[in-house]
Amino acid sequence: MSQKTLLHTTQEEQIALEKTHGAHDYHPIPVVLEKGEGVYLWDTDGKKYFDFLSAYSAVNQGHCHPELVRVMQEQATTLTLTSRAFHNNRLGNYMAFATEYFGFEALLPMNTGAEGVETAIKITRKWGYLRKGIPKDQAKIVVCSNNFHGRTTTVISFSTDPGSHDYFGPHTPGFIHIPYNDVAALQEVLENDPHIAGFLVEPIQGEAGVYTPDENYIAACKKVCEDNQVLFIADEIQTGIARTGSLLAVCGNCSCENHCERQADTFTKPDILILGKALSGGMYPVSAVLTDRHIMDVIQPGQHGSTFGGNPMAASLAKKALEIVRDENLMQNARELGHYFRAQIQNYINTSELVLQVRGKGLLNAIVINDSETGQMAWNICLRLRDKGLLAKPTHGNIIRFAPPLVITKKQLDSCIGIITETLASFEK
Ligand code: IF1
Repeated sequence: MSQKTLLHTTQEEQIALEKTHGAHDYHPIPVVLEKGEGVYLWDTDGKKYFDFLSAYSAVNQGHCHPELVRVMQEQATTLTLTSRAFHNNRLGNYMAFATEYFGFEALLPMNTGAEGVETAIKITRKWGYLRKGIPKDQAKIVVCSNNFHGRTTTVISFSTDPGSHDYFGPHTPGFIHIPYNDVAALQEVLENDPHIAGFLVEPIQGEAGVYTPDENYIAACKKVCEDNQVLFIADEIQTGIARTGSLLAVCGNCSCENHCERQADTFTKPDILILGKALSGGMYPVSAVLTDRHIMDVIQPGQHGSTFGGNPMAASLAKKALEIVRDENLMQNARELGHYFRAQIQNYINTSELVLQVRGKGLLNAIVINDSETGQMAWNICLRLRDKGLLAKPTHGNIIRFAPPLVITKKQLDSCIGIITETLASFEK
């Protein structure tokens, strides 16, 4: 098929090309998108949609934010990649800004979220050997059941999801599972095993179905880690960057009104913070691991890195993406509109047989459909949402995640709530 012909194919023909020539590692909602702006997406037939997934919280700042486009265009015609064999004039400025903004002493730049998690695992293990005195190759890291931290071989080694874990062995050893939202289970393990170097946790379990833990869970886990000389590692790749109504989900209920420099008493400072996704506003793969110097310095020259990590394009975009979050008060917007969204959906649930629950924090929310985990209902609801101009996708089985860009206005959100409740009502018995 000539390139010219390709441009005028139907959505079905575009989908068929992927099916014929691509790996079948996804089952997308059948829609072919070609344009994005703010909270909106357009398909190849010109139909307009509200984006209620935000590329899994990578587009918090809105699609193609003009400031990010400008930065990308300027950097693209100036310098995109040098490798870390040399310095570049963007990385240091970004590192200084981000470490101050999040309240840490050092940043290690990577690309994908999974690379950030792998980096945190390497730092934690080496810290365990050099600083805690764990015998060589015996360091362990505690993780939670139903975790999602990425798709690399080590990371899926500790996944409890059969689809992510099975048939990819032999698996990386050195991980212990405990139930999520169970501080006592963490304390039990840490007090009885001196070889534990770290505890890796999502402050809200996104992929599992937007499970928000008890109010004091994160702070209590950090305390147990401190008491047992274990590093508390927060994976904020999905929950960070204002998504949950604070700059970080580990900020607790701090509303960031006065830019607290992470000094608020509600801020549970992780020993290691992992960021990704919206760190670049969805323009480019950018992730980062932030720690204080006494932890970061277990990594010496030649012991970690990546070809693209810390490149001038990534650094420029990440600094601007964070400035947008600050200057456009995205955490306040996410907090206020998140409360409003859950209240409006709860009003619907109060008279619904179909929807069991709405849960979440900020603009990371989900509804639970009264259907089996393997049921088709959530999928069919998302197909009808698509027909009515709103794009969302079920996470596990009967749970639909709702996560619009954080730039959404109340007026736009009201339109989306109307589409969602009308669609749900059309499925009520
Ligand atoms: C897919 C899920 C979400 C993440 C957390 C690390 C990573 C992710 C908390 C890895 C990535 C993405 C991956 C993408 C779909 C999406 C996802 F459904 F897979 F689980 F958001 F919930 N930690 N999550 O959420 O970051 O390497 O992808 O940059 O793999 O289908 P990544």
